[in-house]
Amino acid sequence: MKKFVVVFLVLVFLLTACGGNKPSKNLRVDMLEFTFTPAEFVVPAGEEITITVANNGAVMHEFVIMKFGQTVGDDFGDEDETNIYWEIEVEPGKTVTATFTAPTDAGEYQVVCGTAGHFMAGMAGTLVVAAP
Ligand SMILES: [Cu+2]
Repeated sequence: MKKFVVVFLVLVFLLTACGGNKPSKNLRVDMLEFTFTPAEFVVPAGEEITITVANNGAVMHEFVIMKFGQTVGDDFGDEDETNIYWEIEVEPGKTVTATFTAPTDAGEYQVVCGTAGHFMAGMAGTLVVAAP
């Protein structure tokens, strides 16, 4: 009986550990001053992704995915606009659902808030594109 309980707990642990890294075509993110929750997203390469973005904060927030290999410097600025892969801005108190096509290059993409000063305040995350 004791052995069974241990095996069961190990299984639960493994399932939980894997759960966070499974690619999903449906994402949800909550934005606040100055966080994304969750801050890491895993999507399958090249697929259409539906994302629900809720702004629970008091100011405008943006969910900006940078192009592969591109990162913003000290803060998001005009020079970063051309390096945007996809973005959506959401007014305070609003929730928006949108779709975008996941990049085809597998790897990690920087996610930032494009509102001035927010990246500096720590509003950043990671989009992981999983190979098909
Ligand atoms: Cu923000």
